[in-house]
Amino acid sequence: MVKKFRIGNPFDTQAVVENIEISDIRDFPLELSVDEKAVIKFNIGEGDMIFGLGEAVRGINKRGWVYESWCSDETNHTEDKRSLYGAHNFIVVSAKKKFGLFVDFPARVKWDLAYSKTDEVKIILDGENADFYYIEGNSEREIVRNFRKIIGKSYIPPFWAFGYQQSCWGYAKQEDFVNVRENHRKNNLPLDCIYMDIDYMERFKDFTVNRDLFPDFKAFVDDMRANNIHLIPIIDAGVKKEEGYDVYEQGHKNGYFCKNADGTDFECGVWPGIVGLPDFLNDDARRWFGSQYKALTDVGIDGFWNDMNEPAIFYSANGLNKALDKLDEIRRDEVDIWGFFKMKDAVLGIQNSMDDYCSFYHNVDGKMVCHKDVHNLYGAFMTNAASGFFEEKFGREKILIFSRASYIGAHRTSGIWFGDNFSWWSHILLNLKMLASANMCGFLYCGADLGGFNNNVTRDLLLRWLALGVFTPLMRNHRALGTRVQEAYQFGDCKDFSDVLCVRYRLIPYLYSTFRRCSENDDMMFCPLAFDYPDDKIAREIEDQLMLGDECMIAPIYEQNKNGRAVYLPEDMTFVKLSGENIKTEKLKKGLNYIDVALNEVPLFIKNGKNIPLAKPALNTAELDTENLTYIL
Ligand code: MIG
Repeated sequence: MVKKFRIGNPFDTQAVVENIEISDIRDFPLELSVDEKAVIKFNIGEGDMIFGLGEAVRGINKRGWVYESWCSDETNHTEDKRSLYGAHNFIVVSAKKKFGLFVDFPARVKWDLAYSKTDEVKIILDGENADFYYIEGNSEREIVRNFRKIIGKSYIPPFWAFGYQQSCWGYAKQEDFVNVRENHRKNNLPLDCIYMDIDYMERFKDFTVNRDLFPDFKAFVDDMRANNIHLIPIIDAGVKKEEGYDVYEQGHKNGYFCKNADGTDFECGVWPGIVGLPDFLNDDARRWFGSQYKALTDVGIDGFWNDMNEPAIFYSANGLNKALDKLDEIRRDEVDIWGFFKMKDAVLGIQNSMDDYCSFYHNVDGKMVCHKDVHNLYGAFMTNAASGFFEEKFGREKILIFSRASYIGAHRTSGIWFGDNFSWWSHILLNLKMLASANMCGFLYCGADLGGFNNNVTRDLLLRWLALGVFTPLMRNHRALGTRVQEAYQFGDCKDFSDVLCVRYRLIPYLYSTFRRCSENDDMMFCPLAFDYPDDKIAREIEDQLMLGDECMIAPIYEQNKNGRAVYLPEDMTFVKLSGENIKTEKLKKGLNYIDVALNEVPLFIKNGKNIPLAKPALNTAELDTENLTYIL
């Protein structure tokens, strides 16, 4: 069912766990040419569809655009983009002959999915050492399962990680966190986690806690835990260069940072100022970095999010100097309109530049490996550093961990979040689409910043987004520094918010068991309608509804000022509106239907013959009664 092919001498990405014999490359079923860059080509017919690629912009059907696997600190998730934070090199081709293809290759991969030529797929690797996996199956869903089987079971977080979570870049003082907790409680808004963004640290130094802000951090963590709140601190990839900072000094002394060609530490500027980038591809360095999390687990922290691990680089000394030289050069002439654009390019090009990614090295078993050749593994291996340590010390399912950058393989040990979206209605829909694609690639514990990270939220947008978030394993409201306040209690009367969040907790037993089952069976929790109704012309093209588990379908409202929407039912179903403890049901027929949904209602569709359990409402998962369940129907 899965055939493995190899060209050259590929880097061990650790993406695949099953031992598969390598087939003769001459039997590779697609056109392949190898000449510095490996290129795969195949034709697709009218109406054929392509799924996969995990975290990416645009549709569930990815045909018609060009994508690039290159983990990027990309804050604008707009349709012109080719790369986001993850590199998920798996596609499912839905044609007369259905197949899946996994390109196991840690450098840049360009996916021209019938973009340059409308009937041709062209996959271009930035190199000639790779493994290809050709996956067969009778259906798209089976192809996904066959693929997922070889990459290993998806990460399962602790149960409480299915609770509602509040985050904000800007919470700093102890009081900020207590306020969030109390305001939720006071307003009957359930909550399980509060996130600590970079401001909790001392000068943005990983594994430190600012003592002025948290005089007794352990007591603070304990107090939060006594109130059933988990504090989840952020860890950034870069380690601040500072004399006397033990993490930096150990890293530097032991050669655990990435190196310039001359063997000195590669240094660049991120939030802490100048940092060393831990060499996560080096086994010793990785283990060392993982063990640093102990500083926080020792005081009772049991969840983390790893950020800036593409790695994001604001600037390097080299990049900065080059740009400054360029500016000097421009200054020497009289600056005209072209000079102005040159100036702009010189400055904007400093951040996350290819020059930088080409200029530093990893030490892999004593061999110097240029970063650009393994770029897409950096975030995944950072997160493996942490999860390796957690598993060894605490066992599985004890610590929550998710990452911004990822590669397939990291799905076994962590979740992901979808990064810096905007408070835009279109990003609710993008959130929905990414769920399906991420699931295909093994990432089950995932979610977007609910309410939107950048830009200013509105009350209705947040409510509608939360009504989708009710179903996503990671249900976190997060926003950027300086944007409009976005906690569920910030919009006057909290009743509507409490109605929506209550539904999440009532559904947790169902969502959790579905999640576990999908992890165990290598299945998708969220699935495009095209997978389950391949012969239904309309269902195949639906981009704004998803199947959930084996029982349900979801169809959120994602446009402003809409009191309802059109929904396509691929079979007869019961339409359910959940709101607080209220349940309204209506039997609907296969075909197009129009549904009304108020801002405090969560729409859900249940297939005939299926049913969904509900728990009694609770204000956190610790108080959730998972034994005494009732049924919706
Ligand atoms: O350059 O830590 O995606 O969630 O709030 C921004 C601050 C760095 C990016 C993350 C975002 C987080 C923010 N970080």
